[in-house]
Amino acid sequence: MSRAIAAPLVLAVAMLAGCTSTGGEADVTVSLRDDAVELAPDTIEAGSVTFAATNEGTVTHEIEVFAGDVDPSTLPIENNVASTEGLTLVDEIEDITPGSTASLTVELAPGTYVVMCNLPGHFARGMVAVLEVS
Ligand SMILES: [Cu+2]
Repeated sequence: MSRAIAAPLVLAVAMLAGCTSTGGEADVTVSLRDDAVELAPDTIEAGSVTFAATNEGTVTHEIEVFAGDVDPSTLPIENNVASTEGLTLVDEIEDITPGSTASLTVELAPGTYVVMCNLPGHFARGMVAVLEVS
């Protein structure tokens, strides 16, 4: 295989692995508020899913996408953050400043996913939502 063919392939794989660019088509719009995470929609078909997360709060937030059929209200809080034992991190975007939007594209298999901001104190204030993938 020539380099001319290989280079675009590498680029495509890097983009699939996740990006933090703005713009593009969002499959799930994520509203990050200081006391909530809202997903629209909160059910979606399996495959490549692009999240566009907008920080509508007053402080910096993050978005973490975990796989795992866990009721978030049962997650213990230790040292001010949620214990994510039993959950598998799919991908995340850190340091989303107020007013900014970051996007993330991941491959999701059918199942239940937990989307949260786990900066100290934020989960306990309600920054978590559940995404069902069918
Ligand atoms: Cu937060």
